[in-house]
Amino acid sequence: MQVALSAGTRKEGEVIRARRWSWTRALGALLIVACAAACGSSDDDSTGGGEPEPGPTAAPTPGPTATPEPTASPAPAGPPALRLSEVAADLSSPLYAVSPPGDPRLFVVEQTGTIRVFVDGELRAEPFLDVTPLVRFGGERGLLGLAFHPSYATNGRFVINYTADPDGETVVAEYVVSEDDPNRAKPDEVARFLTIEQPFGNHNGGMVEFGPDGLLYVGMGDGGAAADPLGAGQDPQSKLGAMLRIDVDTHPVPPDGNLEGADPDVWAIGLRNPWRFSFDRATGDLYIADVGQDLFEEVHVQAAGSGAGNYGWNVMEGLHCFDPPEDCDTTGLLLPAVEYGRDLGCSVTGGYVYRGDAIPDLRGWYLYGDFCSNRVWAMRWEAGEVLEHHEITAEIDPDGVLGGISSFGQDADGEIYVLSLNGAIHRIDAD
Ligand SMILES: [Ca+2]
Repeated sequence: MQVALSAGTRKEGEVIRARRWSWTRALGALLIVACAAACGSSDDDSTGGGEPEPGPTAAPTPGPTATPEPTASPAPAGPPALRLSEVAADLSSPLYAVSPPGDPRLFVVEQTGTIRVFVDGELRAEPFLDVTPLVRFGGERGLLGLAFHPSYATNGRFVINYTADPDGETVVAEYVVSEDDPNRAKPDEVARFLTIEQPFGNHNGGMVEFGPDGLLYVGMGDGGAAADPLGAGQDPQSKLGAMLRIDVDTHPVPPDGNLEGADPDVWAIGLRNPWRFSFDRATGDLYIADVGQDLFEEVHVQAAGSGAGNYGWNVMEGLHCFDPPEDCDTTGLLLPAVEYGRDLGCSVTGGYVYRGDAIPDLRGWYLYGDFCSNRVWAMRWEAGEVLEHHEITAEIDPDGVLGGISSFGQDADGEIYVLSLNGAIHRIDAD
């Protein structure tokens, strides 16, 4: 069922890595991480990644530079067979779907500035919220994120993230549901947490989500252009290129545990454009998919309660030095769990660890994809290790219905959806 993890043209240095994935596909990402630890940060895969060749009369003997055998891991089984079921087809640039805790409805963010709501499986014509007049839409700008308060059922509070018209600054603001209609929000914001100037039109981040600690996490891109010209990723005083964490009840007073010596809202630095991130509902582990520059897309996994720090950009892009391009100082940098090259896509879209009931064998698998290639992967991560990692595109989307994977979504039951910027939403079901 496994499809090849290589396609198209590859840059030198990626060839061997891709080949390694093909013969140890289930543990490929783990091996990349192992190499990162052993080989430092440079792209040094050429020393250890050839095809294993059995000797003529004896069992295969690893050469002096061979990758260690992963003998301790159980045989990989792969995720269960999956398929896509169309939920909607004609939304306006949908890029997020979420439900309040325990709520049977599904809310969908349209980039143009509206939040739509499915009630009993039917998409209501009237939006839950329409902030179109406030939003600058286009490219990476627009209404980008939505997070329901953990106590939404009783307080009706939710947070949105949008790029404002006309200047394109990032706004993170709180709204509240109306008293007389649960499918309509009050039109005006009730609190403004953040207004952050954006020097360029791209890399606005956009994701907002409440963590298991009840605090609001806000993913901020590095401000845009290319290669981080502002140095925002490594600047702890900048809210750009960072994961912010705020207490919506005390802001601007920060919660305990944000990054020491940094801007009070900054929890972690070193991000380029963390377009989508999510917390594992069962473990609290944080999965951050950070969009890469020219060569590597990456997913960081931050174990619950482990604090945070520096995710590397722009010293590193994925597991590789970026600035400087060689012999960069990787001291203290957090390395991604997995990365992939331009042969497999160009813009990673983070997803979710499945914790629903409908597909028991999928529990514990993190699903994510790529906006450009519409490829989808399934990964199991535990205690700092990638246990399995499979591309599942051919199995889950044999007809190629995905049209620009803009986001994944998760409902209150833990079922997972894939959103395509072309207007479609598909639920992931057992095949
Ligand atoms: Ca990184």
